Amino acid sequence: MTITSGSSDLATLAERYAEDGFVLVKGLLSKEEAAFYRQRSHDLLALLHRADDPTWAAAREMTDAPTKLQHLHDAQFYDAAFSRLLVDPRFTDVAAAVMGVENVQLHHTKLFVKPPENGSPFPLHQDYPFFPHKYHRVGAAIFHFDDAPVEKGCVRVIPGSHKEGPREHDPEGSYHLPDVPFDSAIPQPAEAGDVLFFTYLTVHGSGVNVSEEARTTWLIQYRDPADPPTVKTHDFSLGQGMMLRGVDPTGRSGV
Ligand SMILES: O=C(O)CCC(=O)C(=O)O
Repeated sequence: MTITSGSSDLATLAERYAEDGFVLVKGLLSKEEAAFYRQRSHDLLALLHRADDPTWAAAREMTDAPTKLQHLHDAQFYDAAFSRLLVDPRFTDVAAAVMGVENVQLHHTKLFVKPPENGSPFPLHQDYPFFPHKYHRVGAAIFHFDDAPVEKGCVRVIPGSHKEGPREHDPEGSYHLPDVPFDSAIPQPAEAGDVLFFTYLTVHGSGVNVSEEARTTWLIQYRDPADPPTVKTHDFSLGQGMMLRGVDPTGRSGV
């Protein structure tokens, strides 16, 4: 479901998210802001000389040619511009509305640059097995800092897949879903400034960037602070538990 930000209210966004498991909010950032963050993202990766490649092993099986991915966890710890985005009400109000809560807490963030011509794909998966929570009030927002048409390897989702709940995953594997055909996921082409919100139960992935331009995104994973993790995992992210909106009524009991 695609929604143009100015013309929609939060209740409509929440309804669509509940039905489809995702919602693409158009123009949450202006084109100028997106261009600013695109530049900051590329500058940060160059400054920090990050050479490790997080391409999944299963992604290597999706294409014959070798692919590459650049990434940075916790960009807000390296550049204050990203900290500002974390608490921007244009983002946090939607995150709260789609989860149906008042309070929004940071889980982690990931900056991704899919380089031109061979930017790595992501196999279909749920985010759930990486950091399971009791009530499943956990979601992601992917900020697009440049256009992400299909040929740039935009994100794909299976609408309504969240309703089936957690799926069987191979705990020894990379948590992808080899039995779900990649083509069953619907591409969500986006423009610079658009933000894709989805639940951590929504089956999603993305294709190879075969275009001549990089695809630049920032993924913020957030949760309801009253939803405790069921497994102590993925707690290495810097700043996990920071409040992005409202208060933590639990006194951090779930951390
Ligand atoms: O950015 C993408 O193409 C997908 C990222 C993703 O699915 C993830 O990090 O879980």
